[in-house]
Amino acid sequence: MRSISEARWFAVTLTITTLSAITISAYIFKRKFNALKSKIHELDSSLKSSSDQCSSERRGRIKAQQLLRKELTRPKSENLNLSYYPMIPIGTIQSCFSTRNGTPRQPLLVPLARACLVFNTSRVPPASLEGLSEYSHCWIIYVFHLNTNLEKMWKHPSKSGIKAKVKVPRLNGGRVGVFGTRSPHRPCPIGLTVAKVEAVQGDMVLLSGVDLVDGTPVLDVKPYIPFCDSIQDAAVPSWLMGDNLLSVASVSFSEDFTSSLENCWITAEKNSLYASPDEFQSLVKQVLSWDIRSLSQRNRPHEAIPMKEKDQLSDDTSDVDEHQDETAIVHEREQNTLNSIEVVYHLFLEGLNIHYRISDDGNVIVEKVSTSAVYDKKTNPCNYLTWKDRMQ
Ligand SMILES: *[C@@H]1O[C@H](CO)[C@@H](O)[C@H](O)[C@H]1NC(C)=O
Ligand SMILES: CC(=O)N[C@H]1CO[C@H](CO)[C@@H](O)[C@@H]1O
Repeated sequence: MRSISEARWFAVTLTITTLSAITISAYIFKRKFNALKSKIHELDSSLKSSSDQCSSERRGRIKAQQLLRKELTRPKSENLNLSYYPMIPIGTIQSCFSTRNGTPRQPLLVPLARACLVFNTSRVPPASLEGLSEYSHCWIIYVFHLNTNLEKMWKHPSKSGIKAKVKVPRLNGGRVGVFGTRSPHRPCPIGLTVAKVEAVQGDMVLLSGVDLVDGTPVLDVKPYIPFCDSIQDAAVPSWLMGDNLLSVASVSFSEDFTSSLENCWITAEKNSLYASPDEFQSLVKQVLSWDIRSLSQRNRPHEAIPMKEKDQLSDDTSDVDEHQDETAIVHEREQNTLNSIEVVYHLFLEGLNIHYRISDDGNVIVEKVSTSAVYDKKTNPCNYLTWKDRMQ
């Protein structure tokens, strides 16, 4: 009996042990399974998120490609969205030429024609001028600021009345397309000239040989580089060959001239770019050795327009000079004792009013100088004393 009960007990124990083992393994298995499951879940969501990222990247890529395609197929003008380029001058010219009339038609014709280019230091730091003095000449890009249609040009470009053709003095009134000339009356009233660099000091550059009127706003200055800026066998139209058409036969001074200049010099000296009355007189001679009269003045010298009317003339005249224009007519009619009419012309240099006559055969007689209230000027930022030790 006993052995039976022992055997049963053994069997029970065995069963319990087996069950426990099963339970334990089941437990271990479940834990492993859970860990695996969470790992799978983790991998799963990581996979999902990276595939989400991929597709959003893809969407982004497609969008960018679409934008690029759109940009490339769009018309250029719309692309840039710039229909005008507002440029502010970097400086202003203080020149010996007080009015357009008398301002040479081309650069370097009047070697003594001096000007001081005063830079606007709030836009251009003086260090920008470093190196410029190592060149003998520079290009100057400027605005034809005295064109009376300027405002109209900006505000109503279609009504500004720019003419396709202009009369050129050397063709005696013949017309040439505006881009075949250097007329100031052009769709964009920008001028280009070259000048001799005499000296650079601080925010100022002393120039000579200029054909710029006092107050000219300057947009840019670039060095003149002979090996690429000078073209040996460049062609020009025949009407531009030989300048003698516009030079005069002689320039002489009356006795009154010297004494009247001495008188004026007392006040003129402090603002002058010239060392002495003699040097100023040399300037007058150089300027008047070219016929600075306008086309109609030369052709009809006796139909003089009184001086007081000059401001009423407008730029709209079609008789536009190559480099200046009819508004510059400054002369008057004088009845002399022989009862013949002679014309006295006026040239304004550094605010001084120079009276001269010109005979039919091209001899200029400079009569006198007077101060002019019209051009009585502010104090100039530079005068001869500024440059004295820099000029020989
Ligand atoms: C200098 O430039 C500033 C703008 O940068 C302008 O306000 C100022 O009027 C200019 N000065 C002269 C003398 O042109
Ligand atoms: C985005 C932008 O600069 N738009 C300008 C494009 O140019 C016109 C004038 O031509 C302006 O009015 C817009 O503001």
